[in-house]
Amino acid sequence: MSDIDAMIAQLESIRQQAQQDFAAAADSEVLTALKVKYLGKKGELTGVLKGVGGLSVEDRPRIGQVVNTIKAELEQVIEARAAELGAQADAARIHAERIDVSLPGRVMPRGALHPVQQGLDEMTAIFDRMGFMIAEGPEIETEFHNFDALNIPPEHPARAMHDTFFLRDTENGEPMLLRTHTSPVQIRAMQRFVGDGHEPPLAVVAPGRVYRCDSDVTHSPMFHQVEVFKVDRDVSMAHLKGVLQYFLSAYFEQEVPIRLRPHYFPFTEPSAEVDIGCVFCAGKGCRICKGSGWIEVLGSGMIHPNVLKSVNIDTSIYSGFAFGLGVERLVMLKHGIPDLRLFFENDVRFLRRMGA
Ligand code: 2NM
Repeated sequence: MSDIDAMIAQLESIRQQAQQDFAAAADSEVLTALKVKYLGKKGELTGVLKGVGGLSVEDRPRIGQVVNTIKAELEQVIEARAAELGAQADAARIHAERIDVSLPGRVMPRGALHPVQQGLDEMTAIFDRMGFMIAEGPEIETEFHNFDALNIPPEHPARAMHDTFFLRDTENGEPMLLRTHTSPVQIRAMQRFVGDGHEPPLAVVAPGRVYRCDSDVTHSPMFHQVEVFKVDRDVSMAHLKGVLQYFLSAYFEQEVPIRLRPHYFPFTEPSAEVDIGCVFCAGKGCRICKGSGWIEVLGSGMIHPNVLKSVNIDTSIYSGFAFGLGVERLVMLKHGIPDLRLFFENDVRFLRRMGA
């Protein structure tokens, strides 16, 4: 056999081997390596051309032609195999990433406001609808805003250490405390209103957290209050009673009878405690109302002239009513919650059952 026939035979065997190898390449990395092995600069086909020097001048172009033909053919084979492997890889990835759209969805538990916050919002909304401005203020207060301005004298028992959380080491040495009611918010609202040069009417609802050094089965050291006042010309107990009647029936979502009993608060004169007809026995008398048919729900009265004077409201022209209530207590009455501690234990079974 001539040299050229031997070379052509060799090229043919390389071609066949390459075809087999390309077809067997399991992935594109292997295929790339095989391409280098057969078609690369130092590859097998090029290697055969090294022997071309021993051929006659006429035979040399023939070998070149055969090599080029094989090269072109193998390049096509590689391209086809690459496309095949690419399609396989895509199919495998799509299979791996498949989702069963018929499976039930993962249900995200819906969050809810704490029942006390719900109550606070409901109560505030009722006064908002009646035209009261919503006011908030700091939980850390001065003795002036929490006590003096409210006509609570220095020797009043509410000032004693056992009721009030006092703060040590305040910035400017002024005694500070955790507010024991939201009345200081009312004082600040009146101060700002007067300071801005306005004249009454002024009607404000102040919802928020308050603190008292008091903790037992029915008392938490942190609880929530809503306090309300209105100042204008000729404001009377009749306005107080009307607003209370409307508010309590709106909050309990039923016509509830109310009654006012004389009481004493330093910041109101006259003062009254307010009862509602027992919502559990409809006034017949039960364990909850201790047989009386009435349940105490809040404290109220006509704002003491000393309070109005402390914020520079002219008491010869203006008067006002005010009242304050404990949010936890009203929420318990509305929903028949038996124990105050349920609000603070944060047992999700309770919170979920109360969820809004
Ligand atoms: C109560 C009872 C009676 C009250 C008074 C005021 C203010 F600041 F206007 F004078 N705010 N809230 C008040 C009156 C609060 O809570 C049992």
